[in-house]
Amino acid sequence: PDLFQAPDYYLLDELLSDEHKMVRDAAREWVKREVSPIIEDYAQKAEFPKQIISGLADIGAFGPYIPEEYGGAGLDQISYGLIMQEIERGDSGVRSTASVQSSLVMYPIWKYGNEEQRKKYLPKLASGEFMGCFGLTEPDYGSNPGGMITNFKDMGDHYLLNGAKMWISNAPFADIAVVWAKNEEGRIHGLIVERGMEGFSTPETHNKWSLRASATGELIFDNVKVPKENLLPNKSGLGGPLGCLDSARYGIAWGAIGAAMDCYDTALRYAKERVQFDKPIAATQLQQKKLAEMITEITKAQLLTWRLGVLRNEGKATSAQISMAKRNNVDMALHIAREARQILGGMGITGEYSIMRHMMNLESVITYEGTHDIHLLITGLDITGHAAFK
Ligand code: TGC
Ligand code: FAD
Repeated sequence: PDLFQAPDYYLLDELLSDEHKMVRDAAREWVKREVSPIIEDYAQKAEFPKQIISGLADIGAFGPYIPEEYGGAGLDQISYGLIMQEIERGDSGVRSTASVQSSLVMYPIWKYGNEEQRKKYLPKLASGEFMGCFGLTEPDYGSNPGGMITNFKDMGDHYLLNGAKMWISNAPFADIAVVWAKNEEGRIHGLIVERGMEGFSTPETHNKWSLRASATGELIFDNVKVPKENLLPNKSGLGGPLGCLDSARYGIAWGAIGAAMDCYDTALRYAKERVQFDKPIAATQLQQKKLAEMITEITKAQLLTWRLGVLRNEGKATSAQISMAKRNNVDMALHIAREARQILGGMGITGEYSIMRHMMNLESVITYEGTHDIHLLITGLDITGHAAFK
């Protein structure tokens, strides 16, 4: 009874294995116990709650699908999605930290790194001993990362890295950064930059009204000497970072369902209890319309995302399919958050309830990992063959 309610209108649980349900329930229980009671306070203070890092590692949130030999949880894509869903019921900022660590730091080291790099970094990232961040976006290149200016030169025994990244989740406290930069021929490569390297700094970005419990910052490289063994050798080109984004965007599609579920649960409970004009507001047609549309949209998103997970398990999911799910689900969650907030009337704007926090968080989620517009244009390209964003 203490757990979140689990809207499951189409009996989706019947499509899940015992392992999926076990992994999800463990994550759900942990979020309810360790995240929900403290998260509002940390969001108000604009601080990331570092004490939850080891708990995130324990529920398998750092590298859910990375093989166990590298410290990962060795789970499938549905379990990965369910973990993200449960974390984002608590807070999108906490899910961001897990997404970045798993799909934007561990994934490229696993897929594009060599064996020494995997052994050196992955187990420590999986346990949370090392935290990582991912530097792709620059001040002048957000939706169009291929135009990046950050670059490195081959100095014989090391690389010399210069440039700046902006809007980087986890940057202020990260031990390592996976940084995308161009070589002298203009080809994009991934480099592992470690805190403490001379000329590398990570100033924090303040004054956010969104993702306040997630730390965001810049990455500044001023003639940073990066050892040659820190270059990820097995991939170059924009496809490197975009491949990581596929994995993170898939997790966000699940995560957004979690935020939507929490808003729906809260609004439904409130509507049944809140009496105006001598009857619960849940007995009015206008509030029923909102609630009925919410559960319909959550159910559609669950089915879309479950199917995407099956396709990913089979290695068949395309990037465009992932874009469709990320775009649909985040928009769905944001819309539900706005409607749910209205159901709570004035109470909806306070920190007594999670809805306003979810709503503000989702304004970042609908922008990062490819904006709502860019994902629509990816679908447009996929179905017409014309890249309208160029
Ligand atoms: P384009 O010419 O289409 O492609 C360049 C190369 O990349 C390959 N490719 C992909 N590979 C893997 N996965 C994908 N999803 C891929 N999409 C494209 C493509 O085949 C090509 O390969 P090659 O070998 O021929 O070079 O590239 P474009 O410059 O036209 O851009 C396409 C576009 C607009 C879709 C892309 O730039 C894009 O997705 N832009 C959005 C940028 C974005 O999402 N940034 C996210 C930054 S990270 C972040 O927000 C983290 S938030 C973390 C959190 O807190 O959770
Ligand atoms: P722009 O690209 O300047 O877009 C501005 C507007 O123009 C948008 O509405 C966009 O949809 C629209 N637009 C752009 N191009 C077109 C076009 N061709 N056609 C039509 N409309 C267009 N990045 C990282 O690398 N790592 C991180 O960890 C990270 N974390 C983030 C955390 C937060 C809290 C936020 C807010 C962002 C984060 N980002 C991160 C950056 C994020 O990915 C970018 O903000 C995003 O890709 C958009 O880039 P931009 O902000 O420069 O907007």
